[in-house]
Amino acid sequence: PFLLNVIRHPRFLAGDVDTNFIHDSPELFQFPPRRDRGTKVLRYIGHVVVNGGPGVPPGAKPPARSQPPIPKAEGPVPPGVRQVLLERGAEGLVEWIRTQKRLLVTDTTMRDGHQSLLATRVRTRDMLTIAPATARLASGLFSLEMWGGATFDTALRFLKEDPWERLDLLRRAIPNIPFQMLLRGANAVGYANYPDNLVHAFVREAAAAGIDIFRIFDALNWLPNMRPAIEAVRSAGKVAEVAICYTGDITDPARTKYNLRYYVDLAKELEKAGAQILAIKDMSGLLKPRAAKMLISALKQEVGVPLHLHTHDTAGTGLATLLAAAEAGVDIVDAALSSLSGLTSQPSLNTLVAALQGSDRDTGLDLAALQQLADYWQEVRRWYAPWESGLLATSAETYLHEMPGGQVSNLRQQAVALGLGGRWHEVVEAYRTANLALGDIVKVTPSSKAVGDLALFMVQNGIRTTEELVRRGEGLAFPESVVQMLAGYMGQPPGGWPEELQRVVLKGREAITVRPGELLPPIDFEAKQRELSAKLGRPAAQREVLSEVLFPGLLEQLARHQEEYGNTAVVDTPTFFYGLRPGEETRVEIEKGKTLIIKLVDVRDPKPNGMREVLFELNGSQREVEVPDQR
Ligand code: 3PY
Ligand code: ZN
Repeated sequence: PFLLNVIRHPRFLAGDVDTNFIHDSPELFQFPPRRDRGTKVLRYIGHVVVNGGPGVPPGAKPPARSQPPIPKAEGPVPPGVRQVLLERGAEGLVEWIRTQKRLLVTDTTMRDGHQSLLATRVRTRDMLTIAPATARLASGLFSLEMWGGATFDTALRFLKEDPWERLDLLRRAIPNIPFQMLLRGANAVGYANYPDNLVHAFVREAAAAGIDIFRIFDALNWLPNMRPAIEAVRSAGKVAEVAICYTGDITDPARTKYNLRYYVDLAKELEKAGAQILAIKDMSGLLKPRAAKMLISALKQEVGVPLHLHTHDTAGTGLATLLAAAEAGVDIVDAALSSLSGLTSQPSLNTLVAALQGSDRDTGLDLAALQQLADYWQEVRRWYAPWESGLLATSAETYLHEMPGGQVSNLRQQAVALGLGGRWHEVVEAYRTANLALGDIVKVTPSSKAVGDLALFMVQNGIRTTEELVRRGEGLAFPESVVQMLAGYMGQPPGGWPEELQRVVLKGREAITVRPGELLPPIDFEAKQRELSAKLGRPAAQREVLSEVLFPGLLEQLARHQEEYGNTAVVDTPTFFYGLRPGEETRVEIEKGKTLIIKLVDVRDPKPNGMREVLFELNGSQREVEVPDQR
């Protein structure tokens, strides 16, 4: 269509074309609407009916096609904390936080909540449906964590949608609550260290697209890895919330590596490095209530910036920890709407609000309004049943293995895939031993992945102790993630890497001790832009280039998916994942006011060429599509 536009353009026909022609003629990029959108939707549903939905485990049972209750959202959006930020800037917001007596609350439902409970599978559509109500019923929230972490990767890879578009759409629907993202420092939203210019470009784009608060962490608590991100956020005029990742147990005098002094010293360094808010990121739910009291009290004494506590309920102490922290003077805490809270997720926001009502840390949030939001998510959660972890209860085993919330079910699945499903407790033991063999490190994406890989490797090779690991490791090839980590490409842990293990793993390869970002050549964005534009057959936007650099190939896959099936974000979630059963019907609004009523009639047996006919009724007329049977 682009070339057609060019050769039909009056300037082109008049021969009046110079090098600015394309640049000065935005109309060249306006393409006629494709008339076959209905067919594309049918082809998508047909494909899911025949071959299964994206990333859906085979045999997953389709949930009931329920209608989640959508709370009324009428009238103007009330002003919220975002207005404070827009009017007074990042520093003004920080000042404002200091004047608040109430406990401020971040709702993590749209990021860590579903990342921890549902393998990050919640689709933009289901967030967007509740967004207008969220803006009105929860306007008193400090922020919404709704981006970053694994959401970026998962959106592209499994949900066939553009994470940037999620940000745009939610931003428009929720103008009053600050948006918060989780940024993995030099790893951005990926799993490896990236060049500094990528971190800067990513932050700039995310800031422009509507992220207000960036929670920056490093998987080894290594400040050098966080500096470029802190600088990028500060220079974009957004809020740099920098995290200390909490591991170990400060209430246990025997655990000396990560003691109270360690955290206080790190906090002071982060403050000096430009942190405007200090996050305590307890990704594994190890911060016991008494430890929270000790840590928050000490940090209140020793640092000047507001404190924001993030925990997980994996061990079951989540709410007690938040209440202890509130009493000790924490400024902001994370919680998730009740129906997506608990277990490996955050503690319940609703219960937190109720528990503090009438106290001097009363959140001021409306419990009945929050219940309506939770009711919506409760129904939506059923659609994502195949990604439930199966974990039925909290477990004090968390203190033994120290795995981050999201990793527990993930590693379990990895173990099952390797035929170690029945040996889970050995894997847990090995995880603990692997961590100690590595010198006792912070375990969070991506260091947690390396520890998990090493644990599985140990179980597979029958290795039970550090001594055995070093002795037998000489003759074994270690997992790539472990090699990379011990070669220094994730950064440096406090105290450095254990030298003996490092030698055995690296087998002669040199380890680096400098910041990996210093060694990585900068991304040539112009060249990447040209390459991607050529692949897409249209000019690629900067955000698309960023997606491509972070996750090579996924953006192209998305473009191909959209070419084949149109924008499948408009398809409701049960149909998107599970298709339809014969006789079942759904409505797909392909644009405002234009709705297709689609009913599955029948699926024919495969033909000799491997194609299957899928019969539909589309707005009452018979239609059929041919789908290759890929099973
Ligand atoms: C992530 O990096 O995605 C996390 O949630 C770490 O806790
Ligand atoms: Zn978390």
